[in-house]
Amino acid sequence: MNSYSRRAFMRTLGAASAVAAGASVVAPIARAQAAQYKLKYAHNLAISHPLNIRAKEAADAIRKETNGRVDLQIFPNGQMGTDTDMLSQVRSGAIDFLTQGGVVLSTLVPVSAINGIGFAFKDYNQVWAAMDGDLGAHIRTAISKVGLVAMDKVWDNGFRHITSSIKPVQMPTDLKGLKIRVPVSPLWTSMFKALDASPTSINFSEAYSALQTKVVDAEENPLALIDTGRFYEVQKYCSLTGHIWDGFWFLGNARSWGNLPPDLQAIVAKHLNAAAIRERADVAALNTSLETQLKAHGMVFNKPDTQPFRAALQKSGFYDQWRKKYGDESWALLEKYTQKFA
Ligand code: X2X
Repeated sequence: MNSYSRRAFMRTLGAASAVAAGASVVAPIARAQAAQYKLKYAHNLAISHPLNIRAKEAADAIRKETNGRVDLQIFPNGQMGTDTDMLSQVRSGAIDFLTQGGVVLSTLVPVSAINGIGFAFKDYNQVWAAMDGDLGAHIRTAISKVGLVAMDKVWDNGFRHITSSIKPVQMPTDLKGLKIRVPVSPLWTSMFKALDASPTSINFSEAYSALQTKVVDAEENPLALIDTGRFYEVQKYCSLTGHIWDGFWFLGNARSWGNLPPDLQAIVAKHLNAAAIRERADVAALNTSLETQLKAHGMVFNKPDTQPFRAALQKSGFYDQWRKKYGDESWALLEKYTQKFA
């Protein structure tokens, strides 16, 4: 199946299951008990990704605890549109919830990409201390100013690695001129330009076909996405650069959220935040198991020393440029959890 028909097929599948989920709410005998609050939640990931699996569990728990009053309907796999479309939809209220990384959200809330500064976090201990701590709170406040509400717990996307169909990336010089797909995000584009690559912004739903048709030769994503997005079908090499960590904010439209009575808000938030914590553990487990699985699909792995990449970014003025853009207050909150950049 070519990528267009594959995606169309997957979308139809997703749409069919969403219809089925909607239909099951209006059960034959209990028609009168149709949900009082139907909330549409969209995301861009495959149905097999832990984020979708844990969100489904949360939706079930929410239905149960609210006696069916709140029905969180999930629209996975980018079936509601591209990342940038969905961001507009959650702002307008066409959808009620969206999970999106700081990466694309930063087109609207610039500071939300600050965790994506190259080689900022050493490990997950630093990541969750920052995102569950003052840095996360700072970003949530910025998000609240654009008509969105962010749940407390960020879901994991992961540390990002570079895949390519032409050669492994071992040194910064291997990036020179590399045609690499990046999400629609000024920070990502800036970073890969600083490393002399040739980045193109492409929404996630178009990334697979862009690689397949060789519009680009490379992309970068966490292992769980390389697997569930089936990038191993169109990429040969995986270089474990871990150059960026990014997660998914669970974003709500502020008006829809405000329409929910406080007791229902509390139930929804409780289950979504608990699901985020479980999803973090799932992704952590995948990080250790997926290398073997992706090798079995034919991918070839290498693990570069990241120091030369960081030095190249430093030398290009990348860190100075973004420190100025974000401002001292935000930068100090980042450096509270990471090593210093200067
Ligand atoms: O678009 C991507 O690469 C993804 C799925 O990782 C994000 O949402 C940033």
